Amino acid sequence: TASHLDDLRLKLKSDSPKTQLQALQDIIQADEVGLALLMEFLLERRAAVPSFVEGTAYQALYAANSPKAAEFLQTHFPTGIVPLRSEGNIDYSELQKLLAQQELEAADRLTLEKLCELAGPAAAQRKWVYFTEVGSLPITDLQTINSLWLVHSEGKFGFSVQREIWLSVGKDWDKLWPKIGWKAANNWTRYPQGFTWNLSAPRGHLPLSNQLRGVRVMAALLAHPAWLSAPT
Ligand code: UYC
Repeated sequence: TASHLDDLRLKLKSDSPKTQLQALQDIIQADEVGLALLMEFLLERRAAVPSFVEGTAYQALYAANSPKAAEFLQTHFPTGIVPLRSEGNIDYSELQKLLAQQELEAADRLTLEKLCELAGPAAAQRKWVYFTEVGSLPITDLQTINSLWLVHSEGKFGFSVQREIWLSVGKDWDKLWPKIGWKAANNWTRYPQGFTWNLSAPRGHLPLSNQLRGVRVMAALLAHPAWLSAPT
């Protein structure tokens, strides 16, 4: 009904992400009218720095089996809602797509590949980043990758989330691992089947950093200046 729609519209404009997400869940249950409301919401918010509320709305439209929604996204948000800025001339559109589809295992793999690409030809060939290469990764690109994860995970995943948890445990790795589900009962979580590839995972679970060669790459990543000015 019209008043129900007005109510949802008001809740979408709330200052509380929790209220907004609840309204989104209700709208997503709805039909074409719900989709129209999501489109209206995204257009209104397009100037702002995207948050996971817009990300969730975008994903609902992306997943809706609706030609109208598909055309809307193609017209207004052809590369998603996070600006795919890169200083390294790297294309993040495939990563955007995988995250929008919540294909988190593939997105995680691609994230590692993109970090290698960003670190240069030597890293791309070796297929892992050496810790001394991390400091010179451009802030812009790390923030793009991080925003994509944040916005498409209801704010649960991303390097800045991992950093925040890492700081909250006094940079104690042994305390970090169980908190983000990388270790349980002192056993490493097995790659890939032991990890949780959806939003039911603990905060900071993704993206993964393989610890096979030690903690220095992740330490350098979480200490990167990119997170000093990143949204969380
Ligand atoms: N793996 O256990 N990991 C791989 C993780 C470890 C191992 C890839 C994360 C512990 C081997 C990713 C954890 C360990 C391979 C991750 C984890 C181990 C591999 C694919 C919890 C043994 C095969 C990308 C900390 C005790 C590849 C890549 C190889 C792969 C992630 C073993 C993303 C977060 C210490 C044998 N593991 N990894 O980097 O190099 O290859 O042989 O962390």
